[in-house]
Amino acid sequence: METLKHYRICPLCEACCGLEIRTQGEKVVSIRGAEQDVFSRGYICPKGVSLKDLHEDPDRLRKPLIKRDGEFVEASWDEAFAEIERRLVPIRERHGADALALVIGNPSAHKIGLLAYVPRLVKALGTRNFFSASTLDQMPKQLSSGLMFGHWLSIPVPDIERCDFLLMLGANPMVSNGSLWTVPDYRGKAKAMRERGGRIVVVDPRRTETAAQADEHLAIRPGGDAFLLLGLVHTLFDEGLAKPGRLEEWTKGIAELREAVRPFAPERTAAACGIDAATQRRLARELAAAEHACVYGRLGTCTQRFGTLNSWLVDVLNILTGQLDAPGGAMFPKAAAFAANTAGTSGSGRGVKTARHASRVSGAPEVFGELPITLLAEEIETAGEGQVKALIAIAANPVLSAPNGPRIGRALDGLDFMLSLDIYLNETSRHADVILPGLSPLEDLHFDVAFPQLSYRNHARFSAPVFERPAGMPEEWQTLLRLAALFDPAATSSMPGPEALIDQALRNGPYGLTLEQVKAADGGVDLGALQPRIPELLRTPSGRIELAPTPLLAELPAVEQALAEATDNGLLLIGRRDVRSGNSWMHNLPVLAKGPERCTLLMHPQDAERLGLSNGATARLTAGGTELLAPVELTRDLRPGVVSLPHGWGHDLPGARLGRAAERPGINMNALLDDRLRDPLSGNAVLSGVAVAVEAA
Ligand SMILES: Nc1nc2c(c(=O)[nH]1)N[C@H]1C(S)=C(S)[C@@H](COP(=O)(O)OP(=O)(O)OC[C@H]3O[C@@H](n4cnc5c(=O)[nH]c(N)nc54)[C@H](O)[C@@H]3O)O[C@H]1N2
Ligand SMILES: Nc1nc2c(c(=O)[nH]1)N[C@H]1C(S)=C(S)[C@@H](COP(=O)(O)OP(=O)(O)OC[C@H]3O[C@@H](n4cnc5c(=O)[nH]c(N)nc54)[C@H](O)[C@@H]3O)O[C@H]1N2
Ligand code: SF4
Ligand SMILES: [Mo]
Repeated sequence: METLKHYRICPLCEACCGLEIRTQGEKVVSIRGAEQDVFSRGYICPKGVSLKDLHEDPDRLRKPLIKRDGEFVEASWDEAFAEIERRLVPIRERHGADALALVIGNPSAHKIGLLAYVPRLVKALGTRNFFSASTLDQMPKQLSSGLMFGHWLSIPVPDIERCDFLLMLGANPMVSNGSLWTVPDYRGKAKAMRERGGRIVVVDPRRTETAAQADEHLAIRPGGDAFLLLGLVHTLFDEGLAKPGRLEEWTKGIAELREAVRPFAPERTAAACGIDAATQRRLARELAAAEHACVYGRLGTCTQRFGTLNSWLVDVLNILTGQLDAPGGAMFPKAAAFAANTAGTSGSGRGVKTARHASRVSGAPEVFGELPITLLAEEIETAGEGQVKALIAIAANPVLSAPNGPRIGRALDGLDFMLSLDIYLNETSRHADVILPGLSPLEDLHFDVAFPQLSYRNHARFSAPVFERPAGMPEEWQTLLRLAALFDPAATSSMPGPEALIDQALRNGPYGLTLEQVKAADGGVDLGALQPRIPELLRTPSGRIELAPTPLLAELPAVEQALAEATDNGLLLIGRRDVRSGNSWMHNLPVLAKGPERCTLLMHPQDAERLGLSNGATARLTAGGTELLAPVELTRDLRPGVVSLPHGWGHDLPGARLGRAAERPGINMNALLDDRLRDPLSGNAVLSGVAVAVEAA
């Protein structure tokens, strides 16, 4: 049989690698990195290979399911929509728009068919109860960027190919393949950087794969980043090293900033962050002295009480050292399509606003149109005007992904109706009344909407479906528009399909490309290294970079208090990721599921000895009234006093249909996390540094 070669962009993580997929008839023969890809240049990780398993997974849903008398039965698309119309539409009519909540999960960011069309559904529904994985992840960075630069997605990324000093906090790109930084083959780029004499310093409670490959690892106390970052900013001012250079005329608030950080000398913050004052001062000096330097903070810095503050301080350091918007520093990508910071008037704008409404029960402010996902359960459980009675979950698995997931699961059972758009019957979708499946990634076209706005280099790439769509199976954008039309018949008008949408966005974009040109270029169009974009990129009302936004300065008394309260008593739980895993939903794929047990409790031998635990022993973890058992894996890579579990496990819940994953289910670390803990500014959940009790079981 003839072997065909296809080019396909991987939708499984933010690296967005180009793949070469060989097929014979309906079969995938091989998957490897596409050498001709102008952006990823042949790089691939094991998850890319797993697209074959995903395509072939017998558990992947191919037909809508309707729950009848507690059992899911296959149904036609028309039957499923009839059920939705019969049960969901009246709930909104009876109880109002806010009674219907939306939860959007991570894969939505990787599918143009979801990302570009969900806003239509949101508009048709008119609900204020909008939740997403963003408040488990990057909302702090979006908010700090919005406050400083005027748009939620104006996020600078390391210009790694020209950088010679990289200070990285709370990120493990060797495993995660990068986040809010689209950088396929981080390993290769970091190696090249060090070969040309560059230095990489990693701040992380664990000596991660990324730290092990770096020049220096600083084992910070979980949750201590605000103290460290304030110590560094303080030092820059204190030692006369704050020199924004070219940016000086584009910044506002440097005097207020200087005043605000005055109390946070490294000598005061050292104990609370676990990094001594001399090291902090040396780090600040190295940063200031480097010709091309960049500070990058990611997940570990966001999922903390001071997530927004950390995100702000990272960019404050980049600005004060003159490295923001400079080659080799922290630069702003310029996407070929869909970027708000390439549209409208350049140089100034309306900036961002929060708290245009608040959550009903706890009064948490809306941020970027969203409410904290940790408040979903209480909005369902609490009776009264505006109570959530129905839910649409789109590519989301909060039962495993959000703190106190088991409570969310119970709350979902109390809904009058739940709809899941999901490719699996899993821990969350099992609570639904109707499940509508999406396509296999190999049946879908691909163009990244979000990640070119975060890429280490500018590019435009498109990939066509590898296989034809099964007969009768809609694309997800069609499903979304059909849903939206149930609530607002005008919702679908003037909304083109993805190809027309991409073409339009490219033509209106800063390079004036067309989809035809992008399709014609084998491996995509390279648009070059990142270029300086200030002041053109700014969308703040002042037309300046806001160095000292009021809501951030208002957080500093809380930092003072936390500084006084930081203690080293007890164990703190942090998370971790594994190369052969992707959040909660890839454990059913044989190529990823094989190998050693991954859901283990990492622990320092010193802590284990004190507790009478040895390698392979079973530990009982207790937090917030929940008890879980996990096998212990000893490692000196952890800071003593810190234990680590991966998230996304716990595949032993009844009613899910994940045969392979259930064989080795692991435990749900989010069952141990407290859903009351969040960064009040961004609404982001605290996922790290949570107190946990451990004993031998
Ligand atoms: N403790 C702890 N918790 C965490 C994290 C952590 O570090 N520690 N990380 C957090 C982060 S960064 C994130 S982003 C969240 C993720 O949180 P979620 O987005 O809720 O979780 P995922 O595991 O990504 O689940 C995605 C869901 O989408 C479905 N899906 C996959 N592909 C498709 C598709 O093409 N179409 C449709 N319709 N559905 C699809 C999957 O079956 C699954 O149900 O988890 C967060 N949770
Ligand atoms: N293989 C794989 N790749 C993935 C995913 C996956 O699940 N598996 N998920 C994808 C998603 S949705 C995302 S958002 C990205 C995330 O990608 P990254 O941002 O790289 O996140 P992590 O790999 O979780 O690394 C976060 C690091 O923060 C550290 N940390 C924990 N607490 C603290 C703290 O208080 N301070 C500091 N400084 N560090 C701390 C942890 O030890 C960990 O090493 O990964 C993506 N890529
Ligand atoms: S690094 Fe990410 S995008 Fe690249 S192959 Fe792996 S999962 Fe896919
Ligand atoms: Mo994420």
